[in-house]
Amino acid sequence: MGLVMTAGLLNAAFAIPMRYNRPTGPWTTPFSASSRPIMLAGTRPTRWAAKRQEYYVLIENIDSEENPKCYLTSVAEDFEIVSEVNHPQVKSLVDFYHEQIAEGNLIEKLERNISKVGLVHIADVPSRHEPGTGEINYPNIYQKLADLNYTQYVAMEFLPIGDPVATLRAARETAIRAVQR
Ligand SMILES: [Mn+2]
Repeated sequence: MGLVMTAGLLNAAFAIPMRYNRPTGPWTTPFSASSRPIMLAGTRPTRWAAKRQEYYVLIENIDSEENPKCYLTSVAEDFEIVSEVNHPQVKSLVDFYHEQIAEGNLIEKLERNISKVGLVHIADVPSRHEPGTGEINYPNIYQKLADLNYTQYVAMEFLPIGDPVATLRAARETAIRAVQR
């Protein structure tokens, strides 16, 4: 069964099918030139399904250190693709953890592209643990999302150091406090 149909049956809010690997071999340089048309073509059936079933198809950035084979390692390019697809239910999934490793400059990219963001993934760098354990200033990011009137979900996608439930609860409360200050 296809991902889109499965998501529909589960009444899911999102489907995230866009993890294309780079083609391999000496003929693939620069890889962006050959991979992007494949990714654009791949959105066609999912665009149709998203329209019918009213959920978002999301394109997520990964970083090349964690997954050297992954094609899309830049949020800037993620936004370009979403602009090119130009469908209200095809959006970017901005993974701050991967982008901090790949290219950084997280807040400015949000300011310029907030309308294209369908979901955000939260974890700190290094080691993908909960916010506050590393170098990303998540209170400032939460505040920026609120200032930009972001109304989609904020998804905690980290590896908790301590008790998972207590850590998740604390991360949620930190986010709420940040947008209330
Ligand atoms: Mn992610």
